[in-house]
Amino acid sequence: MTVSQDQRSTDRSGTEPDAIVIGAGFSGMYMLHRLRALGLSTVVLEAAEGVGGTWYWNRYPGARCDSESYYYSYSFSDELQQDWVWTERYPEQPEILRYLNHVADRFDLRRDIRFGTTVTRARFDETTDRWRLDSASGETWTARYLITAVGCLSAANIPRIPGLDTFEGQWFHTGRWPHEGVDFAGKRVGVVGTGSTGIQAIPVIAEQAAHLTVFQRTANYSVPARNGPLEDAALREIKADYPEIRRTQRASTNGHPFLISERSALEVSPQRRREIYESAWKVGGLRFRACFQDLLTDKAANDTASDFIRSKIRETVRDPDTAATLTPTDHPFATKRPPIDTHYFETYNRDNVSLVDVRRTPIEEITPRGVRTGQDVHELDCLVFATGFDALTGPLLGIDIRGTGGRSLGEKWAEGPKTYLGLQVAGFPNMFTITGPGSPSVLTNMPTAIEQHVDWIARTIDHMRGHRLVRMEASEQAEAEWGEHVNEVANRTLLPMASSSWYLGANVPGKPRIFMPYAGGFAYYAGRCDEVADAGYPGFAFA
Ligand code: FAD
Ligand code: N01
Repeated sequence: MTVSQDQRSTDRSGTEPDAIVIGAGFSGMYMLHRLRALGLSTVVLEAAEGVGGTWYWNRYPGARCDSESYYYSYSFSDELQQDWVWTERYPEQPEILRYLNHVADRFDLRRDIRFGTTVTRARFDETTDRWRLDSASGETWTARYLITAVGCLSAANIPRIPGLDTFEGQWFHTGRWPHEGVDFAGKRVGVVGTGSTGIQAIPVIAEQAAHLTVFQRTANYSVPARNGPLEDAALREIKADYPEIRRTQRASTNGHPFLISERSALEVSPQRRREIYESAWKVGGLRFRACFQDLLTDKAANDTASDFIRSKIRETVRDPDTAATLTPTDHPFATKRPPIDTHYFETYNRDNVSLVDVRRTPIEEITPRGVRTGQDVHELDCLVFATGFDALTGPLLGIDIRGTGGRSLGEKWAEGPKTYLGLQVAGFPNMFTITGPGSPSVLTNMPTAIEQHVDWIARTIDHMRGHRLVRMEASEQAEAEWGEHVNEVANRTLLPMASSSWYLGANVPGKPRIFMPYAGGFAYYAGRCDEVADAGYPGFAFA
């Protein structure tokens, strides 16, 4: 990008830029960078007071990524990946946020980002083929292109439990954590939720609190993270190897720099299988999923991994009743997003930790003094909701988006999200959704998926400008065919078997049950997007 191109985009930005991006996390920041390079004036509207998205909001104790640092990062700038020094295998939230702030400074992004700006409405004007956006504070913008970079996991899911407003202690959602932190010393703390977030936060809160009560609805599988410092020599090796690492990520199923083994879990002897699992358990992290090719497609194969983890839970947790409660039985391993942990199961051996099975005895209400399950009131000073997000569709439906004919996205998606390639929605011209439903998004290492989407959108907008096209819209037919394909691919896997999964929308009462991400694999999907662009965009109509 030349300085003059960059300067030109600034001069033309304002309330009528060429493009508006909503969100300034990994997605929105890179989208801004790419659009500027194309010479488009671009404004990013961001509700938070800083960049970072997920890493701005999720400041709970123990928050860190579980993709490994060296590849949970942008690949678009070799100078950036060579210069930045990661300190740990899985860096903590402050380090990731520092990285994203560094990116914002390094590429001079802030001057086109309007912080503290929540977009409430977006309307497509069919007479001008432009989007008009309104913010909560009453400001208005119009732009030819609208790119949503609102995140898949950014709308906090706070359960509607009767009595929450009467609680006399403090309560928090992990995805809206106070910036000044929370002092749990000497406090009786409750945590609701044992997903990836709960599993990270529980061991850290247990060390700080006088007593911790965990309210568990669904027992979860977890594999040790085996975090540790990234030594200089290892980092040097990674940096020298980046071209290959990035190539492998793009050629993989999940955007990670390792490939899933080609062998079946059922083709090796039980002893050999155990050795393979033991060795993956020692290495730790998400690679455990890659031990065998059929863990997500063959129930009998999956049973071997599920049983292995169950045996580890029984070995680790001293009290047999607690171990039994912590042992997942209602879904196969990795059909819900698999967490990784640091001393999660060990935490239940502490004297100051108790576990309440709220599937057996549901939470009835929150009282001024604590949480009531059945006849028991668990007295608490602080209550932490690690209850996840209204995933994928929540952040988009949080905005009143209206396309052609004034039709709202909410109406269009009443029975579940419909998209073409997870990139566009029929009836919503010139709107692009980064990591939207129907794309691999949350089933991948997300920066890989984000870069692929941003590059495709940038290429497409460049195509439109090069051909003097002002309007692009997915066809209903292409959208319907893609929807069928997304469904069919999910049904070839075990993923839909986890009936309480947020992949299916099952964690939010009343949300349509439909498997939302694309399970056909990142590399296949990216190839398909490229084919569509190379072939002149079949399935899209231009004007
Ligand atoms: P986000 O980072 O969610 O950013 C979206 C932004 O849009 C937010 O800043 C939000 O404020 C803004 N926004 C939304 N709606 C509006 C509106 N109406 N008006 C204005 N602004 C709006 N993924 C991995 O691949 N590996 C990991 O290890 C990993 N760890 C994670 C850990 C946690 C705790 C969580 C919650 C998620 C994790 N993820 C991980 C997923 C993570 O969300 C993505 O990796 C990535 O950060 C998403 O970036 P994004 O820019 O697309 O969205
Ligand atoms: O949310 P979740 P999360 N009463 O939805 C329970 C990413 N992430 O924030 O399973 C009682 O997974 C709910 O129970 P159930 C990652 O993609 C990544 O933990 O619905 N319990 C579940 O136990 C992840 O998957 C990282 O029965 C209630 C928990 O709350 C995604 O974000 C770290 C309840 C929610 O689990 C979301 O993870 C953190 C209720 N009313 C997050 N409502 C890393 O990569 C919900 N629950 C490290």
